[in-house]
Amino acid sequence: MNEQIQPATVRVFIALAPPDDAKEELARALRPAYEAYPRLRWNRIEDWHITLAFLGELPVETAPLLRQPLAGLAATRRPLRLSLRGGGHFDERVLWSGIDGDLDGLHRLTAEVRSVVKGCGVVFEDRPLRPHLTLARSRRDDPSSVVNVASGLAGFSGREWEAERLHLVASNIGRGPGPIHYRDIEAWRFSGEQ
Ligand code: 2AM
Repeated sequence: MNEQIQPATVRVFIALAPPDDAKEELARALRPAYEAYPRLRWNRIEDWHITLAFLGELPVETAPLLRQPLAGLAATRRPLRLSLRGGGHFDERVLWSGIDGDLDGLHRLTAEVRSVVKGCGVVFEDRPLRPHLTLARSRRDDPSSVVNVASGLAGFSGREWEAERLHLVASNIGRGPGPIHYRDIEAWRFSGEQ
């Protein structure tokens, strides 16, 4: 018998992602920190993203319902101009890069995305957006590494880039001991004028 048991839920979020060259610029600036703080749980560069809406665990049959409305939204919006700038931390545990550029546009897009999701009948925790890109998490016995790296990032100012796609992403967090991985369920190019 080869049958695999499929999970009944999928952990989902909606995000933007910087292009590779903007990520590489920040990764270069972080190189000394990667070496100095190997015990931090660094996110993989290919997973870096800016979360617009975290939907949590959804029944597997619900995620597909989001596709058409999110595709429709992306088709009416133009790409946002953003940059990675500075750094900070949440509660001395989560290290992040700050986001600069069209933050009004980012807040507007976030509100629209969340409104589309609610329109699909999906209930989620509608927390205020704090624009950031998470880079690493510390271990429980380590209160200082994240704070140190964050202060070292204060002078970082990356180049401007365009967020070209809206990503509907599945996460494997909480599904076993392996590393965190994110996988696009689908991504839609921003191809509108607004
Ligand atoms: P973060 O970037 O600040 O860690 C997948 O977990 C993504 O959803 C992460 O980018 C995470 O934010 C974001 N997220 C937002 N709210 C969350 C929550 N309550 N639990 C887990 N992840 C959350």
